[in-house]
Amino acid sequence: MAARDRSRSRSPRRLLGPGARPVGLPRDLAQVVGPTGAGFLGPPLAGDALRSLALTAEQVAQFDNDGFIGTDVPVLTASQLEQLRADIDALSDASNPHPDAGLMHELHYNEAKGSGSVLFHSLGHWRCAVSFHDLLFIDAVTLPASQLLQGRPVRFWHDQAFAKPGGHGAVVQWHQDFSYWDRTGPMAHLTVHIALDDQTDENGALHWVPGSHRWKRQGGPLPQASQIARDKMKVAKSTGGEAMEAASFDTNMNALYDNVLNDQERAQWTADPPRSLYLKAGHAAFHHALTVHGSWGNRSLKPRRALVLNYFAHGTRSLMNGTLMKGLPKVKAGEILQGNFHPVVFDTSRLDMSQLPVSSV
Ligand SMILES: O=C(O)CCC(=O)C(=O)O
Repeated sequence: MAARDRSRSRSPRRLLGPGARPVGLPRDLAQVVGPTGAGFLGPPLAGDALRSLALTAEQVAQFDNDGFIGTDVPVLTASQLEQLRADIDALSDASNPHPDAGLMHELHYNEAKGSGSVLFHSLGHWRCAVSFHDLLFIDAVTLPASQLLQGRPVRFWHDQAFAKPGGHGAVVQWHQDFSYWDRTGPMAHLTVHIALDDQTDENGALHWVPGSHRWKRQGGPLPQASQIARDKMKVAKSTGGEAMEAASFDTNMNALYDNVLNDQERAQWTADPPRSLYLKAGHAAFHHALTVHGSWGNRSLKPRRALVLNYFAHGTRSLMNGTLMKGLPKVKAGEILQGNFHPVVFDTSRLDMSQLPVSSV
């Protein structure tokens, strides 16, 4: 396929620094439904320009077969990449907490405590910086997302930021995203992983297990490996067994393989082992909500940073009463997830989706 620029704007103007808001924008950017218009994105595309961002039939077939695909061209311009890197560096600086950190759903300066390594991980930063907010709406991401969600309108679920510092960046253990999301349904969820640094074996490139999007338990996701490990630890403690640090489980790369997979799944893993796309900075990968993925530690001398967008098809509901994440309004079981916290990021009336290839998994 011919290389083409998948992003809306080549040179957005420089935005304000972390914590500052362009005049006229609210402190909580979740109140802004749609792009802020503050310069991170160019004007929305239409017609052939928009259609040129669509995945090809080959790419969709590869997604259906493997459970993941990467973009062949960047989804970010050089200046968007630069802005996002500056904003994630500010966000992950524990010595200078972000002034709006209270708006986030989760903020872990080190999710790998006790392991001797560091993993920065946050959710909800889209509420705090124009770049993180407007990233949700990048056409080069959201049109393919709609194709991979059977051509349906796409809503935002939540965001994530990961930063592994050079030299001591921690692993992200093998997992299926939907193991953490089964309080919502029916499953029509998708993850977009956007690399902010070139990913290599040395710095902990993201890997996926081909075909693992077919691995289910009772029609749902695999259990969370870390939860199983925590339960095992409780039993070990209560029976006087060896006590272990909780974090040692969360940084145990192989917990899913060792504690959750069955013989058939392990045989498939061995026959077709985890693969990386070795994403270049500014490129994105899309994976199915059940595709097992994970990454080893960062042994390089430079940081390895990534932003993740989690979406679902319009019509996805809450399966519980209460708050799905800290800082979200209460919902009732059965209620469709919508409103300003789950904005439409791709409206299918923008294009004739019946002319585009769409996923069937
Ligand atoms: O950055 C990583 O290694 C983890 C990313 C991840 O879990 C995801 O993209 O869903």
